[in-house]
Amino acid sequence: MMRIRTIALSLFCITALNAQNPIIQTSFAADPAPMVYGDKVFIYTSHDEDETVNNFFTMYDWMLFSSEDMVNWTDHGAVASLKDFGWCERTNGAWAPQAIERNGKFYLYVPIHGEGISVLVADSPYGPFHDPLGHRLILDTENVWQDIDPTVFIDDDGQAYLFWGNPNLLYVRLNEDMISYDRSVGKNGIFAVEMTTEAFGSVAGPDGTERCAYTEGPWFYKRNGLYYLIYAASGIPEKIAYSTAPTPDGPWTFRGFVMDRADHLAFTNHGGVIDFKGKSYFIYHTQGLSNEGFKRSTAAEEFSYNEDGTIPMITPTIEGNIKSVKPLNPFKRVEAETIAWSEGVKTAKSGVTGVYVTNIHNGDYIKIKSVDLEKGGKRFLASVSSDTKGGRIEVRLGGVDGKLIATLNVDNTGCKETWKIVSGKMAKAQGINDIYLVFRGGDGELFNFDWWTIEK
Ligand code: FUB
Repeated sequence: MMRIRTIALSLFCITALNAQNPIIQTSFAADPAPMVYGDKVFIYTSHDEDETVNNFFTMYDWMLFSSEDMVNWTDHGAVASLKDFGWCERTNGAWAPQAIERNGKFYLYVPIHGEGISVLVADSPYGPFHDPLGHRLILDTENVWQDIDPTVFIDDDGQAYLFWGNPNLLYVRLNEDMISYDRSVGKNGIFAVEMTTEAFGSVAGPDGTERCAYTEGPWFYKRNGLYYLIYAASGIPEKIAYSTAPTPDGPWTFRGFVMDRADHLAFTNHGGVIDFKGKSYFIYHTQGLSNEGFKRSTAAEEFSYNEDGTIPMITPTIEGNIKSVKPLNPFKRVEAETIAWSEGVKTAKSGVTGVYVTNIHNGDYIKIKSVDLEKGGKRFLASVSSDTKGGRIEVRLGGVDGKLIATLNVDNTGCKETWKIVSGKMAKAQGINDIYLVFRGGDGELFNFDWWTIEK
């Protein structure tokens, strides 16, 4: 497995201490679909495997990340996969998802490339998700290979819509059960949006003739009574554009581009928009950690709508522009996989602990932003396991070389699944700080890390 740190440093020289994008470094999480639920933001993503097969999208499952503060993201690992569809024989093609909550249930709409669009349901945003239908959701389409990139929205009157498609834009009116649609309207329930340049912009085709700029990756939502559709545009390499309409049925008007090309963007881009705690965010993907178009990573930018509701151009930054909306409380259990930035480490899932941090080597680290140490703590505790020689965790403030406030020694615990709590006395430290957990030891993998906390 090629280590993310090596890739990032050699290809882009990302100044990691200042980098905030991509917001996920432990795996290649693409096609982000944010969902605000309760006091958290959940981002469901597709997942580009570390090993790309046949130089094409290599995607087997869908992942979930969550945050209360928009800067520290908790990795929940894969929450659904192609294997959840018993009828589906494909082993690749878990493309861009989107989830939504209705009446306490969570619906995850997913394309399986070549098999059209399907839906999974769960009682919690974290899953487990199951297939309620036993077959694909969208039936009677003309070209199932073009049925990708579902986006779902429930209007104020309760009517839910599912849009999707490349290069055409299609939609259905979902029934209240969210797993079927009204087949008495449209063509067996399916509406095809008229793809005009007035509606979706124009781009010169390969033969120089003008064609509609809409490409794929729609994101449908409503703001102040106006319907928005943000989408990947202009063919490959993709930009992001948007259109608006007075009703979900149109007519759509092209409003312009919101994200241009940049060196660290992939040949695809795919975005979602949310409002959270009074701020607006655009979540998208880049190839900033890999320099490879089939190994994409989720990134995020804060933006403000113009007063007239139009969206400004959003710059895809490496340093990021998002500030924490809530200090992190270190006096409760904090999952080790809650990360603002990391170098070198990966995550894994076990039946015993759930997701934990692994692949820890000498010099790797995890940064956690805006941690409120209040008046300070007595001991720093961590749950760890090691089937090698172990190592130590240095707890530092403000940087990998910042003030050392605790050291925790990790010994061999017998085996990978034998977890022990280790601790270190804390030096004086108070107030809101960025904490760096720097891993030290000899050669090879040192230990695994499940959670940490501070004792007052
Ligand atoms: O991730 C596979 C495909 O790439 C998505 O379905 C498109 O939106 C593009 O991001």
